[in-house]
Amino acid sequence: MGYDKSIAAFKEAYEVIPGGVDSPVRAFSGVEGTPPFIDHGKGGYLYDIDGNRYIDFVQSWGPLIFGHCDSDIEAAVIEAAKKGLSFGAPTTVETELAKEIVDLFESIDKVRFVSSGTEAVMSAIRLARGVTGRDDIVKFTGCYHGHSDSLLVQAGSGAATFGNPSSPGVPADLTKHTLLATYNDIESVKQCFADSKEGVACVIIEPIAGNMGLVPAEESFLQELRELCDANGALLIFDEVMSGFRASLKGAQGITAVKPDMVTLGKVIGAGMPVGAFGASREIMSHLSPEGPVYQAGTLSGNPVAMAAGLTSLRKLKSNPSVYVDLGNKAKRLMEGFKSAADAVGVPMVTDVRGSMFGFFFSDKPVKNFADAMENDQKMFAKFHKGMLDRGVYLACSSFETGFISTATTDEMIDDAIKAAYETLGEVSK
Ligand code: HOZ
Repeated sequence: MGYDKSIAAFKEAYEVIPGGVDSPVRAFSGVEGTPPFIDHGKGGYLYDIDGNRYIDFVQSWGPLIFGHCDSDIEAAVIEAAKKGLSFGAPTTVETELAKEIVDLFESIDKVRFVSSGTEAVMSAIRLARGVTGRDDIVKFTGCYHGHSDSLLVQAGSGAATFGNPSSPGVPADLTKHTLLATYNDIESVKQCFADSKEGVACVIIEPIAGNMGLVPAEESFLQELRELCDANGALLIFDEVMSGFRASLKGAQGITAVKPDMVTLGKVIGAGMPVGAFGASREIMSHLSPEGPVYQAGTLSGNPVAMAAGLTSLRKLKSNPSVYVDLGNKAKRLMEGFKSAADAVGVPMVTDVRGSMFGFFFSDKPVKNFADAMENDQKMFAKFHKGMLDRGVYLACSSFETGFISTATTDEMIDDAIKAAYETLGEVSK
């Protein structure tokens, strides 16, 4: 495969955009080679400016559950755009999407839309602090909740990829209120509660972590977390920006019996347009301005074009929930194929699947937390990623991310990707 045009485009971008990218992970720093610059997508495929075609297992990092250029979503977006791109005033489509979300999640009576997952989580944390009158929050190392100040502490995703899980520019006065616990380790959470001088406002968790690779929380751990929050008057926030509508129609909440107090959403509810949301009980949400004193706002919040895309995507999913069986089967078959390819050449690999989300680590032991994830063979991952790309398979460019199947991912694409994994691992394990 030739990448000449992408290499030139990356160089040109580098002159005017920091690192040549608008979001760090995209720079391919954790793997070999330079990022292909994308020309267009169609169904389960991506096409770059050199004319290369890739099976897309990133799907814009999750939002495109129906693949690229789904005709229904495209039509809804065009229809909405013809009426105007933004009004900064209420529209009925916001209420329609809100109703669909409220109808799905037991823990949500009211929901507010914002423009990104980062904004959703940042706002949810403020609300939790406002409701409880406490400043401290508990987060888990390796979980990534966007890049707002309070949460950019020992974070996963790009922060882990670049080896800077915390960031300069974030005041220590603020991060002293972020207490760190270990994923799947309830004793570490108890310690945070014990250490908190001012009281814990909330515990925030990705119930299916997708930003340290795919690392699901154990059911017993989530249950104990719920009990601990109740016993201490802290709110439990499930960050389902990634797992929402991906792990199941109800995200992690369709899998676990544990109910959070607040939920953050994003990605799929925008179907590729910029949308985030946070929701909770009527009582909690009543603290939010203009009903209550906790302030939060946005000119483009509830943008009508983005709402139309999300509403169409969500209604398609709700009217055909069996898609999750097919998505899950494809994800499982892909991971079994990768694992067999690794076994065939004696390369250690562990895999996991939750609905349409999949993950693999070059590791010989189960990965239950960030420390385990950090032990995976990242050099092997980098070589594997490059070999797969050269064979037309587009995987997330860091071992601290998750892969996604879309309804446009065909059985033939899964077969092709498995074949590529056999060839690549045969080559890189020598
Ligand atoms: N933080 C995103 C993945 N977990 C990456 C976003 C992007 O680079 O587009």
